[in-house]
Parts: sequence; structure tokens; C-alpha cells
Amino acid sequence: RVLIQSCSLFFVPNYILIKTVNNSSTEGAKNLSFESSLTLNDVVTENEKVREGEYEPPDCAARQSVAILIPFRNRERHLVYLLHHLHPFLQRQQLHYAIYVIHQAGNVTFNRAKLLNIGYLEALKDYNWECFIFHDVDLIPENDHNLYVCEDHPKHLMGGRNSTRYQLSSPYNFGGVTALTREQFFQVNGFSNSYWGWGCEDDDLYVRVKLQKMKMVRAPKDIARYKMVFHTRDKGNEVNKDRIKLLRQAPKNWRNDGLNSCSYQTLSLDRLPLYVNITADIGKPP
Ligand code: UDH
Repeated sequence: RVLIQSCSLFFVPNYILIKTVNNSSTEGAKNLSFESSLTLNDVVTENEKVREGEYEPPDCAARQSVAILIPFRNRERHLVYLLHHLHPFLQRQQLHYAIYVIHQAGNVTFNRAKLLNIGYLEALKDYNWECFIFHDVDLIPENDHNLYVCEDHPKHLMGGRNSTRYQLSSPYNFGGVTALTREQFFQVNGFSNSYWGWGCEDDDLYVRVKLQKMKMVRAPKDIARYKMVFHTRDKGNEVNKDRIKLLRQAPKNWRNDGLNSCSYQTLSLDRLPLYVNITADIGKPP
């Protein structure tokens, strides 16, 4: 029988503030650049070992299997930059992973949270992923030691970004990039489907996490750093005026509003070289 060796990646689990360790295959802090001449085809050429968005370390057993879910509409350039940085980053971390882009069809108001629920439900049809990373398209991790693995508690991976001088708006911030195990996300009934437009859907997820008596863990501030690709507010993702009202109702609504009530229609599912693209009709605000 062939014994497959575990990958050398290891980490210290279950801390409120997670410690990370040096690892010979990772490189620490990086200076990131965004070249406007970079094309999606260039990134395909750079990543020959990625098949239909999926990769597995060839010579060792991966530490975790991770689905990366990206909510998406009209951000093609950001996606090129993210794929260019994220594929090698995840490979250096010796993960079995796949990237899913969940594309909202049409022009009605954007709903980030519902797209992420759809990503979770659809990705599980492919494979029983252990860990799900909910990932904005414009955030690029700066440090290899920010491990894209799940912990015993939900993990906020984005401890700060350059656009806000690496400061979070609140210690309870749970936005941008977040990791929950398959079970943790199921236990909180996923995201609410009711947040149309910008704001508070990530705070709602945090309320769900707290209601389940889970804690939030975060990597140290000097590691959980991201560079944001600059952008202005998108058309169709205006600030949601009902967001605070919805957030107040989260403790009452979470059981009936989430994965168990996520209705949508998959318009297409394309297994592209670097990611699985799911285009969905997600309905419209009430
Ligand atoms: N997203 C899209 N398309 C959209 C809207 C959002 O793909 O039209 C996705 C994308 O993955 C993005 C995420 O949803 O990273 C979150 O949306 P966002 O980047 O607009 O949210 P953020 O809070 O920025 O990062 C808010 C607007 C910033 C305006 C700054 C003006 N000073």
C-alpha cells in the first residue's frame, strides 16, 4: 500500500488570536502589483496544474479541502488580479482547493450574501469540501502565513486592508474574507438572503455565529493583511437602507432565512480552466 505523506503545512489551532508558524513552502509578506496588461489567458498559462479551478498537491495529502466562493458581477479585471495571486498562494499553502465564482445574472440590486449561499450549495454537489472561504473579488492576501484553512471556530481572515490603513471599522467586523467549516456554515443556516445592496450582511452572519455560541478567530494583524484593488461604488449595489432594521431582526429571522430558504435558478455552470463559473438568477428584492 502506498502511504501518502501529509503535507508539511501545520498551524496552531483554536486560538482567539491564531498564531501562525513558519513553513518552508510559504513566503511571508509580499509586495503585490497589479499589471493592467495581465490577461486571463496569461493567468491560465501560469497555472498549468490547475484543472477546472481545482488543484491538489501532487506529492502529499493536503491538510484541508477548501472551496473558495467569490460573489461576482462586472468585476472582470479584479478577478484576473485575484486569480493571478490566489492560485499560487493556495498552492504554496498545500491545500486541496477549488475556486467558484458565483455570478449574479441581470441588473437587479446585487445580493452578495445570497450568491455565497448558492456557492456553498452548488460546490457541495461537486465535493464534500471541509472548509468554505467567502471571498470578495477585490481583496488580495498579502501574507502567505494567513492560512486559508478553517478552525474550530469561524475565522475572519481579513484583519485589515490598505484602503483603510489596515484598521477595521469595529472589532466585530466579519466582512471581506471569512472561513467557516461546512458544519459551522450549516449550523448558522448560512447567510441571510434578504440583504439587497451594500451593507450588514456580514454583520448578520456574525450575529448567527454568536447565537450559536461560537467565537470568531482572527490571525494576528500583521499577517491578516490585504491589498484592495481600488474601485468606486458599483451601480446596482447602493447602500441598503433597510440594513439596520434587518440586522436587528436577525435573532428572530435566522432560522427561516438562509440556506434552507435560498431559492434560485442556475442559468449556466461552466468549468473554466481557473474557476467554476455559476451564473444564477437569484430573483429580486421584495
Ligand atoms: N461585487 C461584485 N459586483 C458588484 C458589487 C459587488 O462583484 O457590482 C462583489 C465583489 O466580490 C466585491 C464584493 O461583492 O468585492 C463586495 O462589494 P464591494 O467591494 O462593493 O464592497 P466594499 O465594502 O466596497 O469593499 C464598498 C464601496 C466602496 C466605495 C468606496 C468609495 N470611496
